[in-house]
Amino acid sequence: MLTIYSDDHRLHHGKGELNDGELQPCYECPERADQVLEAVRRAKLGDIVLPDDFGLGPVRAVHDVRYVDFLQRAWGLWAAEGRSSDALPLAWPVRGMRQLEPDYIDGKLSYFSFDAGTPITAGTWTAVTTGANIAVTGAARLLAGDASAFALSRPPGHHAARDYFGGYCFLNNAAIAAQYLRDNGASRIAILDVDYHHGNGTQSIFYDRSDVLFVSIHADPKNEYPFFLGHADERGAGDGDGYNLNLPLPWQSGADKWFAALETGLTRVREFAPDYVVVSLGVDTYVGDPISQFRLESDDYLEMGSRIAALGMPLLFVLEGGYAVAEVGTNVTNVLLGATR
Ligand code: 6XA
Ligand code: ZN
Repeated sequence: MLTIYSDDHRLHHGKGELNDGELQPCYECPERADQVLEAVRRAKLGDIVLPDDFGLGPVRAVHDVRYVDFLQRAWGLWAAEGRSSDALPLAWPVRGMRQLEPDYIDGKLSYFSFDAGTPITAGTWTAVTTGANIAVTGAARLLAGDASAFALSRPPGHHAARDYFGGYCFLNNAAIAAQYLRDNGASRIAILDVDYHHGNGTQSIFYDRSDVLFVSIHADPKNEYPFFLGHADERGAGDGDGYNLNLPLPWQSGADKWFAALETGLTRVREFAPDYVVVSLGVDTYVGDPISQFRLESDDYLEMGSRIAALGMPLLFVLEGGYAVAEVGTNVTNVLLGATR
């Protein structure tokens, strides 16, 4: 399996996120990708190549033009106020407030976000646009006939919606890849999101469409981030009715419950018969993950990969979460090895 990777991810390195009532070091850090890259090399998964540059076309096919413009300018506007710390939002337009984009950068940060855990730094724009190119390069390889590819990028993407960032995510790499496949000849795409957290951004982007099926296995949002999307009764709207499948699980779920949910999800994917499957590959379902409450073991990821590959469909794996830095490489690579055996 080909891996697409660039060192540009290092340019996004936040100092802190608001967690447990304190500004704490970011869990989403460059060492995560370093560990995954090293594990891919160790496992001899296949060639590792740089992404091609697709420009902003594929990004704008998914994200709002004003949001993309904001992301590009945000650090410059923040730094122009004499700040050198990370840019973080502090207030949100909740029920009853006006949804108007403010002029001042502090207001813009809030308008285009949904949490205070996702800092923008000097290199964030370069890192996230390279991340999108990595995902699109993987999609292009599937279109060229590869059976599978691995987009090794960070920061992750599945919480980013059409016009807001959050959950460590800015551009929705999996959604951008899926849309690129659609725009280049594919009729139907399934996105299978196995990250511990619900992919609220991906769901919202495709919620009213029947050409992109979204299936997600995640911790129940009644107790877990992102809290405000990811319930089982969210099944899609309009043309998309029936094309969104959420499989929330309780805290402390282990392999039994998780793989039962996977079978339900895979059955729906088979029935949909997509041309391509994009896997939002987060391994924060791991028992040792510092911010999560599921109980998968490293060997379970081999099984995950082989069950997904049993679909017999072209697979694009896109890296999402996973914060047990010492094990993240093994766990991700186990999925990919399981998918190629
Ligand atoms: C809130 C938790 C962010 C979760 C990020 C993640 N600080 N999403 O791993 O998949
Ligand atoms: Zn996650």
